[in-house]
Amino acid sequence: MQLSTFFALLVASVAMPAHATFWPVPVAPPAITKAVVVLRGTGTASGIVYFDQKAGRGPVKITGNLTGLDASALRGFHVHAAGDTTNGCASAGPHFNPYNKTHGAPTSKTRHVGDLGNVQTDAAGVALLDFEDSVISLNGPTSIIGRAVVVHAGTDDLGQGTNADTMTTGNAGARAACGVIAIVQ
Ligand SMILES: *[C@@H]1O[C@H](CO)[C@@H](O)[C@H](O)[C@H]1NC(C)=O
Ligand SMILES: *[C@@H]1O[C@H](CO)[C@@H](O)[C@H](O)[C@H]1NC(C)=O
Ligand SMILES: [Cu+2]
Ligand SMILES: [Zn+2]
Repeated sequence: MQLSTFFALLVASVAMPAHATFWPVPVAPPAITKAVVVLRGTGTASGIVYFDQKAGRGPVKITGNLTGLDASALRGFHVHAAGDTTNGCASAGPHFNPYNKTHGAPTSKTRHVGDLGNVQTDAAGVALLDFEDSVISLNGPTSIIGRAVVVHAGTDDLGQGTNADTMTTGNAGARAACGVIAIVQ
């Protein structure tokens, strides 16, 4: 083909695109600064927990209210890897662990990203949450968005137990309630 023909076709293809609409070039999405999870289970346990991360970086503030738990108890509270509740809380998978570490306390150097320790309930079985964690994030490789929060029927031994499960689950027992961590606008 002659060069002039080639350029004529090139101009025509730009002037008359096959698709009427051009999508704009994607830009980086804004940082996520707030998330929420609604927890439900097969028993009485339920709750709502918020995650706030200023400017999408740094510590995440965790606030919320869990009810219907055992009275005056410590109950395991974790981010699990899968935001999948098709088979109840069982399908939420293991603790969120992108760096393949062993289970630990929130304050331990060695912990799963999802290890948020225990929540304390009062005499009515209510746990009011208000604490910070600097390992989880709402953005980047440690983002918890789309994963699950699980509150357990037992106490997390924080990796200090004597059996094998202490390194994976902290022996926190059954999954009392769970929910999927979702973006709040
Ligand atoms: C926690 O939730 C329970 C049940 O919804 C409610 O009765 C209670 O007032 C809540 N407490 C706070 C401090 O939000
Ligand atoms: C994760 O760590 C364990 C040892 O704690 C090791 O056996 C396993 O191969 C590691 N998995 C990956 C994917 O690195
Ligand atoms: Cu858990
Ligand atoms: Zn863990």
